[in-house]
Amino acid sequence: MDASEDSTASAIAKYEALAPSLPCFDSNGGATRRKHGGFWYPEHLLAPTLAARDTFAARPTDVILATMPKAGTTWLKALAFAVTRRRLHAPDDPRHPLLGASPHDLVPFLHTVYEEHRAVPAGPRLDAMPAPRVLAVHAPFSALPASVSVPGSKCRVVYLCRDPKDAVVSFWHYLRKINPAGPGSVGPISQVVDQCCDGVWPFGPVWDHMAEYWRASVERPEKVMFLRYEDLKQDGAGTVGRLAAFLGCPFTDEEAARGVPEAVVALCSMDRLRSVHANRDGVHGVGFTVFNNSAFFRKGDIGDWKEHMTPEMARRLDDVVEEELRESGYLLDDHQKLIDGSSLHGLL
Ligand code: PAP
Repeated sequence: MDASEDSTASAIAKYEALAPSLPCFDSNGGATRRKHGGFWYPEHLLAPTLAARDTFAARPTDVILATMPKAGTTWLKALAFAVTRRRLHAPDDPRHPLLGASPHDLVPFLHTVYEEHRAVPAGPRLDAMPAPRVLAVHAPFSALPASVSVPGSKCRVVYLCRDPKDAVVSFWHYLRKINPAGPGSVGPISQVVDQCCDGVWPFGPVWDHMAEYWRASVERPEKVMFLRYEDLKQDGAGTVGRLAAFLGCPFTDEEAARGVPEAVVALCSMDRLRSVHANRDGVHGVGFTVFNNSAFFRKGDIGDWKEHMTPEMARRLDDVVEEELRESGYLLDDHQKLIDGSSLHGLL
């Protein structure tokens, strides 16, 4: 074991030892959560996330994709992979890696790389990734590796957020699919709504997670990009164009004329990815549970919450989130503020 592997192992061991002493929330049907630094971590991801924070050495070319669970992580991973690798793999190539492997395998979570450290040492695994390395996190901005979040860092961070009501519905369905004890062992959706409103959402509170990344995107717009799932749904090619420009690999006029942004969107569409063997029948996960990759692909609709929540649940969640976000100056339905971040400066 070399020195960096040793420091990774001791950081993981340190936070594993700390976890039992932290505030605990036992969710019904999901992993136990532990509170650290104001955020609630699934217990099995606390040590890997914080060990990565302490020891991950970013490269200037790294791209970090950040999301709350169920905000569109799988989609963003596919899009960022397709955009950054398009010179090597044209999006209309029938042998494109996204047609042979899960986006979660092509763009690993940093916490998963650390979680698997004992079996596959994180350092050499990360060193072997070609530039630009694209990695994902659920960590809040304040728990990103210092090498990523310090003001001088050259890495780029892309944050994708989603209406929490749709994320809640998505999470509830996901729990019902992955729980080894079966869907019946997961409580009613009202319990997940309560958890979100109470701030004990995995990697939540959602409002603090969004607000931290929003603030960072306003302060350093050239390094932190704030995207919405809803924007991707409404204008896929336009949003992918902005993503490519942000990542330093804008589509050329010639690519735009050939429809490359649209080809990226088509490659990463729900229907296309869902039909890929690895996404339909492949398995995913370590630790908490192992489950089928198909659990990451459901409907992908905006407003699906209307099918599952009562108007009272929806109003309560909206009110809590809006009230908390108001303080940070970021309102979910105020699109202009997202586009014109500078107008928020006075509020932050
Ligand atoms: P994760 O954070 O646990 O990795 P994540 O990928 O964010 O999961 O959540 C899955 C959601 O993204 C699902 O939403 P739904 O339950 O409301 O349907 C899933 O359907 C949606 N999703 C996955 N792939 C795509 C895609 N290619 N396009 C649009 N939405 C997608």
